[in-house]
Amino acid sequence: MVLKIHGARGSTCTQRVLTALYEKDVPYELVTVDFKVGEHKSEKYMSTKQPFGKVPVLEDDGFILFESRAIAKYIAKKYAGQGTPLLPADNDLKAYGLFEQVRISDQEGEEPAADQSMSRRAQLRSSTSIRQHLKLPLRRSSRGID
Ligand SMILES: N[C@@H](CCC(=O)N[C@@H](CS)C(=O)NCC(=O)O)C(=O)O
Repeated sequence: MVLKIHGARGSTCTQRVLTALYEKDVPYELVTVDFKVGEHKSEKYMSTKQPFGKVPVLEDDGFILFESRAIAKYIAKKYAGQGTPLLPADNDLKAYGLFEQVRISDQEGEEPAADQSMSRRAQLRSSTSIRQHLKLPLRRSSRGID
């Protein structure tokens, strides 16, 4: 059964999860949660998907998981054998330390620093292809479209 992501295209937390799915070549269905009508705050949504009324939520064959970073890690582990490696190898202590450094900087709101050190170290796909996948406008930089 295809993974479902309950989320919204404009939500950066949803984009984090969709980016992980893209990097791991995992097919998925995006189930749009309608913020305009307050669907994320409905009793049904909060009792069955996300108790705090937020997106995204992963639904994997009946298993429900929220918190975008937890979902991204779940995807990275479940699909470890395909796509871009997103987690450090268990026996690589330095890679583990650097991974935690970026993860915690991101969590503490140091996103620009975290982004910079991620792009230096990770072999992620180009930001253009990720932005196209997320249906985001392409950015112009001094190097051209980025
Ligand atoms: N820590 C959560 C944050 C989730 C979150 O704040 N989601 C936003 C969209 S990016 C949301 O649902 N906002 C609606 C609201 O707070 O009412 C995660 O990473 O999943």
